[in-house]
Amino acid sequence: MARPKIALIGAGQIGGTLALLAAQKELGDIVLYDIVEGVPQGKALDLTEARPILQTDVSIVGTNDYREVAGADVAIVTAGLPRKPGMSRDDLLEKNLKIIRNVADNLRELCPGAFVIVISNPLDAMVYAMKEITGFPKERVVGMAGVLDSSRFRAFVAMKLGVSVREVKTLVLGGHGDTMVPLPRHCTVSGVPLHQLMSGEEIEGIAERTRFAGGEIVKLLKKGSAFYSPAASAIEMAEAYLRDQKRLMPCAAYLEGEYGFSGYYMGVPVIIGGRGVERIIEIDLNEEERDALRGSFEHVKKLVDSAGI
Ligand code: TXD
Repeated sequence: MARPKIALIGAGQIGGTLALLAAQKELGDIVLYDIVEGVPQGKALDLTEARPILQTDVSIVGTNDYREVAGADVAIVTAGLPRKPGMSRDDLLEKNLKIIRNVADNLRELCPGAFVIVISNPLDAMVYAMKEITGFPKERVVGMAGVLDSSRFRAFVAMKLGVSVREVKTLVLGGHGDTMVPLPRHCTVSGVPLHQLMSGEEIEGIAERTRFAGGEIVKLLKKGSAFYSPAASAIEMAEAYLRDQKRLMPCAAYLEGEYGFSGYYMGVPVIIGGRGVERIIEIDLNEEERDALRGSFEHVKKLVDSAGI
């Protein structure tokens, strides 16, 4: 049976890391596409030469010709500009929307059956645009944000408690920005509720660091933004689809009444399996959590409405 075909639209910091991780997991044959001459080709050749050590026979091709992504089963989109220090993700809206329009037009024509994972920022607006412009069903267009934000929260908890990251589970919902909604009440360490292991003040400190973790890395790097953790997060989502794993993950999904919201994308718990976003899971939220989620939704709605997509 032929291997799945994975198109990586954007071969920059995250795109190159996506290719490495997908090759290591042998998720499928990889096509790296970018508009910059030579970059996708160089990264693909470099990775191809690593295959004997990575012990993988997947093919890895770099191209500036969209036709080479035709028929992809999965498309992971990082095309766009990253933030610079002092910028918000929303500041990227105008420039990245133009880029996403171009990507969506090509994916509609060349990869009509693909499961599309959008990473480009501002994420909640870019994934909305992807669905609207491709016309793909909502199950096959999803945004990567909550898996990353949750991983950051989990990492900070594990560091604070000195426990394995494997033991920490949680969910971060809402938009991918300062209004994101960490849910400490739903965080457990080997099933033990977090509030039994940490003070309220310590928990709030971790929630706050999670909200601004992206900016913390942008400030340190000075040029570019996080790319290892975003790539690892998107690959977890792609693997759940390609291997029909029925994973419950926080992802930007199209809402049609869930949590009382409709007509926009926002981070909610979903099941990802072989049919894409198979279900949205509605969990119990207390009043404070509900208010925070509504605040996040209002921010996403305002951003998307301002873009005139
Ligand atoms: O959690 C999340 N969703 C975020 C997303 C986490 C981190 C980064 N986030 C965003 O992903 C970031 O704000 C950017 O909007 C994207 C990609 O970040 P990356 O760090 O990979 O940016 P790079 O290294 O600049 O790579 C972007 C590539 C670059 O090589 C450009 O030449 C290419 O995109 N590009 C295009 N490719 C295809 N088609 C078009 N039109 C195009 N325009 C630029």
